[in-house]
Amino acid sequence: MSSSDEDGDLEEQPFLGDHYDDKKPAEQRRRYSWGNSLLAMLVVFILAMSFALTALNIGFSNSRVGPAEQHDQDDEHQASPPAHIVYEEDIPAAPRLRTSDEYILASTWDFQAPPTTREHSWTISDAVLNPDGVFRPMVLINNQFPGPLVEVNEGDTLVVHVFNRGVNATSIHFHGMFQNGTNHMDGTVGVTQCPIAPGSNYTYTFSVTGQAGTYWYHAHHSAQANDGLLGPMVVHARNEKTELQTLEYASDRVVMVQDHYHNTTAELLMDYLKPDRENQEPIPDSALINGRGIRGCQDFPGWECDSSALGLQHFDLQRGQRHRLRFINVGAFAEFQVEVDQHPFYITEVDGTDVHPEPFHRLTVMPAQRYSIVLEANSTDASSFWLRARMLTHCFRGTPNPHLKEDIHAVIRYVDGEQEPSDAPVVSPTSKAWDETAEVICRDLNTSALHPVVARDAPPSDGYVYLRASFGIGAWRLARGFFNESTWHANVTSPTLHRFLDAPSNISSLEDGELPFGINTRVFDPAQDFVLQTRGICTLDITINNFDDGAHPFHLHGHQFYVLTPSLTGYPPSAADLPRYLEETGALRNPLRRDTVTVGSYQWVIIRVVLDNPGVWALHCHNAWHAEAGMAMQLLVRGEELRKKGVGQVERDMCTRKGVEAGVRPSDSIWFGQFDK
Ligand SMILES: *[C@@H]1O[C@H](CO)[C@@H](O)[C@H](O)[C@H]1NC(C)=O
Ligand SMILES: *[C@@H]1O[C@H](CO)[C@@H](O)[C@H](O)[C@H]1NC(C)=O
Ligand SMILES: *[C@@H]1O[C@H](CO)[C@@H](O)[C@H](O)[C@H]1NC(C)=O
Ligand SMILES: *[C@@H]1O[C@H](CO)[C@@H](O)[C@H](O)[C@H]1NC(C)=O
Ligand SMILES: *[C@@H]1O[C@H](CO)[C@@H](O)[C@H](O)[C@H]1NC(C)=O
Ligand SMILES: *[C@@H]1O[C@H](CO)[C@@H](O)[C@H](O)[C@H]1NC(C)=O
Ligand SMILES: *[C@@H]1O[C@H](CO)[C@@H](O)[C@H](O)[C@H]1NC(C)=O
Ligand SMILES: *[C@@H]1O[C@H](CO)[C@@H](O)[C@H](O)[C@H]1NC(C)=O
Ligand SMILES: *[C@@H]1O[C@H](CO)[C@@H](O)[C@H](O)[C@H]1NC(C)=O
Ligand SMILES: [Cu+2]
Repeated sequence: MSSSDEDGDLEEQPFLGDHYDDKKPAEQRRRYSWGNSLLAMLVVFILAMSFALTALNIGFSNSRVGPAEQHDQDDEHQASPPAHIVYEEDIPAAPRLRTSDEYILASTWDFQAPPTTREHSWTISDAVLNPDGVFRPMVLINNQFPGPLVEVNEGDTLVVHVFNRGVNATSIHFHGMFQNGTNHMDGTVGVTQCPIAPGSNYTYTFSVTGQAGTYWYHAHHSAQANDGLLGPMVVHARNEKTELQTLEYASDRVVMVQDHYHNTTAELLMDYLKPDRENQEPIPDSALINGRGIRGCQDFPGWECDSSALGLQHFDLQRGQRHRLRFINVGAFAEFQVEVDQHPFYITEVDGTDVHPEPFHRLTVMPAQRYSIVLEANSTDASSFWLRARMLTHCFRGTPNPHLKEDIHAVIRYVDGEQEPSDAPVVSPTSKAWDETAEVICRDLNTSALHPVVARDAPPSDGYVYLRASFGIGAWRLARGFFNESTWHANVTSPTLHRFLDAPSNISSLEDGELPFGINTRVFDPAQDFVLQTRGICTLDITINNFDDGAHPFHLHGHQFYVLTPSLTGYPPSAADLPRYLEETGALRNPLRRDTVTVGSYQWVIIRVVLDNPGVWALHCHNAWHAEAGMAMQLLVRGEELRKKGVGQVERDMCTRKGVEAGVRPSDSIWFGQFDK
């Protein structure tokens, strides 16, 4: 093992040549590159082609340098297919908060560009930063927090080179991406890959097909994302503005909301997972919008703190126009309620599904969920208004945190015409909040009025699966999350995907006489790897029953599912009653499709999912603490296809690199023997 370590790392040098164009130091730039030894011959050929094309295309210019930059691309993509764009950003010498303007989508985006390979380079490093004033150790992409906006068209290929310069291993999961045919690019440590060891590189390459909308990416190794490894991703459909979004809007931006802790994830996990904690989740300190908050340093004696460079965030919107805001809850734990004073808005997208606009006053958004809203800057009362984002603290059960500040405000400012937006000082609005009482139940927004624009009735189901999600206290008084009798432990050096491929096919496959779905106990130990395997294209109804007093936002990788019921109390219908139940409730007619659904306290939901995407896919609670406590299982879809494809040597080699186990969740065994019983 160890003899090949250094070689293994050095083999993976995908980058040749000098990419830097120092003429535009402050911008993200794109250039052509070539020669990625990691990629298959075909891709190398495409890269070579695009290099050859640079001569013709020198003036190809920036695609994403900020909203102000305008250029005409029409004759450019007539000239030749722009196969390849390299985005580069300067890595600042000192860690810093990313400029919020980077989360405004450029109005010059070319929705009709031919399929393009978009290549990014991310250096992961450890740094100390103060998103809300209080300094804390973080893990950053290109020395900034949050991560850069990734923007692609449907049909594009995304290439992300990850250089891990941190002390711990890492991985990147692109949340909601189908990864159809590229399960090994799903970034889920213990499920689809071994983590990227400290000091090594890995390149994620996948094409984005069959989906569009608002997504995000985050580390999927332990709960490391909470230390700062996250950012937004937007996939544009060619007909986004003409058909999918039925309201016109003048501007488009991402607004990430999240809870924020001053302690590191490792500290909080150690405390949360120890005996007798009974699933008392750590309570956050602050809320952030686009990675920024502002706290008074006088409230944090003993902490290094500097809020002087932080100010109220503002979103400048052209008066009289409509504007799209893409909300993403990128937090670990807290549900957010979001509203804008005196502005009702329309919800137009849910987790990548465009929906017919419906008016709302307020959003509630659970971790990992996304909602696009369109609001109209049409008030005549004033020119600035509060945007209020508040964590639903009644969902918090742990030891109260005296530092908690549950809400954060930003300012929506109207601007006129061509007025240069960010010059004017930000003044506090005098607007009043909506007078409805706050949401007091931890649950999903009531989406019953939301219907997908691309209407699709749920196809017939091949079976019904009952899952029981719970917390239980086991040996050594450790509280752990369960699916049925299984509490998940990532095996970082032996992901499920590899273990499946390594098992003899006569024991790893579902046999012909069997149902096309079932728990695979022949290859996987259901005590920690609860793997529901399906054969062929299998459509399942899954009821997730929550036997816990907390709410759990469940996320399925690699698919969107039809939400057939909201979260309900009582008992779900039996398998025999289900068809009639669904018929009577009209649940099968164009139901909402999403990738993260919440099951409330002692409630249940039914989802229907077409399992047609070959891979091993995590189904887990997206509450970072719950997932680390084991509330995760896996779906193994079309294993026969997966087996044909196998997994590459590069991915295998990652499992034996030096440091691959750095940063794993503490093993339960460290607490064994601490108690008599
Ligand atoms: C990762 O890639 C960069 C850029 O090519 C290279 O300088 C570095 O040596 C690589 N590191 C390792 C450990 O492979
Ligand atoms: C959080 O950090 C503070 C200051 O370093 C420390 O006193 C406290 O014990 C930490 N909390 C946990 C849960 O580790
Ligand atoms: C502003 O537009 C919203 C719809 O976006 C509408 O409901 C509201 O009545 C309008 N308000 C005014 C003052 O025109
Ligand atoms: C959701 O709203 C609909 C009306 O739009 C209502 O009939 C239904 O009871 C609501 N569901 C919940 C769980 O409140
Ligand atoms: C999960 O456990 C329940 C009993 O609690 C059982 O009815 C169900 O079949 C189990 N699910 C699977 C997929 O094994
Ligand atoms: C991970 O899997 C490998 C191979 O199956 C096994 O040897 C190892 O003991 C496992 N590690 C843990 C921590 O379960
Ligand atoms: C699987 O096949 C191998 C030989 O290829 C055989 O030794 C083994 O008994 C088979 N296992 C099962 C469960 O059929
Ligand atoms: C994945 O690709 C297969 C084969 O092209 C297709 O049948 C399936 O619908 C796709 N699934 C998803 C989720 O994209
Ligand atoms: C690396 O992981 C270990 C173990 O989880 C943790 O104690 C440490 O704080 C992490 N270091 C960084 C820089 O994230
Ligand atoms: Cu949960």
